[in-house]
Amino acid sequence: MHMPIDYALYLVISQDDCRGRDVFAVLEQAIQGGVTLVQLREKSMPTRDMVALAKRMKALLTQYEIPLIINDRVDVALAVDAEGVHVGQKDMHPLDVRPLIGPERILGLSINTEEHIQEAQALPVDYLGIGPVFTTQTKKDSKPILGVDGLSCMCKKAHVPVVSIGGIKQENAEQALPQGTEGIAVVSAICGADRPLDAAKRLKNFVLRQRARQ
Ligand code: TZP
Ligand code: MG
Repeated sequence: MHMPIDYALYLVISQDDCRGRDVFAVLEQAIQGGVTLVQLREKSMPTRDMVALAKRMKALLTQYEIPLIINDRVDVALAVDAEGVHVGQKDMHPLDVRPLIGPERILGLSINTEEHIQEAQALPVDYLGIGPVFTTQTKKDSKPILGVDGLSCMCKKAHVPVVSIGGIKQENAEQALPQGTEGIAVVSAICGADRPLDAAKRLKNFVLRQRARQ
């Protein structure tokens, strides 16, 4: 069985999103600030470098019992024994990923439409990432913005835990946590923050306060 998963504050990280700072310097701060789950999302790094990075990340996160999820790259996830994989609608299909990663590893899927969410009901996934909720500069090919209403509507139909993603910042984090969401996933709100530790801490507090109200 994999380590327990808490979707409260899901950091999606890449070297390029850290504003020239070392990815581990940012990650260390994010951990101190309370992130509960980390996804490594490297779109253009040579495979060997990505495996080395992921291996080091896994060693660090294991010390804090924070699961590591690898974006898209099933091979990298297996090579470093990551806790899971996250795929988008154009990546390897969840039905093809599941036999490769086995029954225990976490499998996440990005969802952007009502149709996706219907399809997901029959898929062997552990959580859904729904977004983009707000405008984002981070994902250039980002799909139409769902808004808070779109997000709320979709999470009512989810059969597994939901995290919201896309343009989530201090100012709108509360809105990104409607009934039915387990947490928020962010890139720039932490990786691009002047003080990633403080940013993570504040975002985490939003989620914890929201949970206390529900
Ligand atoms: N998937 C949907 S939006 C997005 C991803 C990976 C980017 C989120 O980045 P940010 O900086 O938190 O808006
Ligand atoms: Mg992808």
